[in-house]
Formats: sequence, structure tokens, C-alpha cells
Amino acid sequence: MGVQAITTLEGVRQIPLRSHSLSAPYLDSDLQSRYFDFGEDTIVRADQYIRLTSDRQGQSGWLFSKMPMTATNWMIEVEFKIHGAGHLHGDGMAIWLTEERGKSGKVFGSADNFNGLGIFIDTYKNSRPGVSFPYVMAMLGNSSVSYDKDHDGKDTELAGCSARGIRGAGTVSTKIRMTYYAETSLRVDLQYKNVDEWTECFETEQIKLPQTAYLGFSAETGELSDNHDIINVAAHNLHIRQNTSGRDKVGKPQARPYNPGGTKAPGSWRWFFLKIILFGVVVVGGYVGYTMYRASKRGSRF
Ligand SMILES: [Ca+2]
Repeated sequence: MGVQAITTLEGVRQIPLRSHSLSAPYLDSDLQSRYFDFGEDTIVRADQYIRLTSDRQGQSGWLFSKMPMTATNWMIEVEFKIHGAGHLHGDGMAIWLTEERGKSGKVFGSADNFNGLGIFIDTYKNSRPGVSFPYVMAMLGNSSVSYDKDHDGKDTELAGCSARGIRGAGTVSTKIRMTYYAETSLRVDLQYKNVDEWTECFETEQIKLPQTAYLGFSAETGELSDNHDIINVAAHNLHIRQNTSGRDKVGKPQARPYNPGGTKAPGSWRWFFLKIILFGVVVVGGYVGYTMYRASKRGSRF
């Protein structure tokens, strides 16, 4: 899996996006973050983490970028830690790319009826028979769809995977990596079994995010609780290399077929012949049309 994660980025240049990255000590000298806002129960411990909820009942916290995402294609890697005392834990946390920002609510501490993408790390199984938890799932909202917490969002699931061991992972730092190619694909990989061992959670077909989308994080606890900590966020703009001139030139990011397995690109020869055939059809059609037009004109003279 680790090897696969590297081939994913072949031919792609990563440019750090400071406006959507976070690392200790998180705050500047005014105890503000230049690029992020946080609210509700979120607390910052400058040398360690941003804690969205503490291991106490009824907590809810959020953290949102101040600026919308400007990159067309991007990769965001988040190191987080979900941990707590006792045997039962909940409810989980969410990562957002939504039009809304900084609105607390009932979807893992953020507002429902959001417009955009939510990726949930759901640590408490409300009701989803046959599925092992924690469960990581993506949901695409369009402002009118509601997240159904009682069924762990089953009906609005875009894609997801079980990730047993992603909470309380001990010494292994837990990470989620989202790779998005506009109009092509969204892929989510997880690290929680071992360091540098990435497990693909899912890859979707093209999805469309809102024009203006903020990066956010939120979490909530109910009767059950956990610490939900954000430790590091590393966001990158992905520039796809253009090889048209034969040089390894970096062009503007452009969506093109995403081909992580390195399998051959769909037959360009076929497309070439198709074009020749299409051209032939147009020429023949045009000639026939013209002949008929001439014939009818000649006919109308008499
Ligand atoms: Ca749940």
C-alpha cells in the first residue's frame, strides 16, 4: 500500500498550501491563528494539539480555515488522535470542505445541511448492522440533505470503510490523507496500523465541490466521550506535470484521467481512428448535402 501511495503522485508536483496547513505551536504571539478560527469547546495546547473535544460528555468543537480552498487539485494529510478512558467511546470527528464554516451543529459538532464534502471518522455505532466500527465515510451534501445520525449516515454515504484500531492507536500516529483531483476523483487513505503503512479507504469517481469551500474539522461527544485531537495538517496544491513539449514542464493544474495503478491510458489510437472516421462522415455528409442542394436549386429554375 505504501508503494501505491507514492505512485499516486507520479507526475504531480506538490506545492505546500500554508493557508490550509497547521502545525505546533498553532498560534502566533497574539494567541491567534493566522489561517484558522476555532470555536465552542475547542482548546489549543500549543506544544501538542488542537483538541476539538475533551474526554467529557456533551462536548462539541470546531476548527475552520479562514480562507477557502483555492487549489483545483489538492492533497491534505491530517494527523489526529482519538483517545479516551473507559470502554465506550464516541462520537467521532469530521473533516470538512464546505461552503459553510464555523457553524456548530449536530453532525460531529458541525452544522447539518451543509453544502460540500464531509468525511466522518465515526467511532460510535448507532445502528448499522453488519458494519464494524470505527467507520470512515464520506458524504456529499447539497444544503438540503440531512445527515442521519441514528443510522450512522448510511443513506447518504458516498463511500467508506471500516478502520478498526483508528482510535486508541497507541504509539502509531493516526493519519488520514485525502487526494482530490477536480472532476476526476477523491481518494482517502488511512494510516493507523503501522507507521508508513497506508491503507486505501476508498476512491470515488468524480465529485464536484462547491466553488467556495473551507477546510474544517469538528468533533462531538454525547453520553460517550473521547478526546478528539488535531495534531498536524499538511495541505498541498497538486500541479500535474504537462509532458506535451517533451520537457518536464509544470503547467496549470488540469483535470485529466486519474490513473493510480499505472495502467495504460485508454487507447489513443482508437480515438485517432474515430476522429478520421468522424471526419469522413462529415465530408461525405457535406458532399451529399451540397449535391442535393444543387439538384434542388437546379430543379427550381424550371
Ligand atoms: Ca455514529
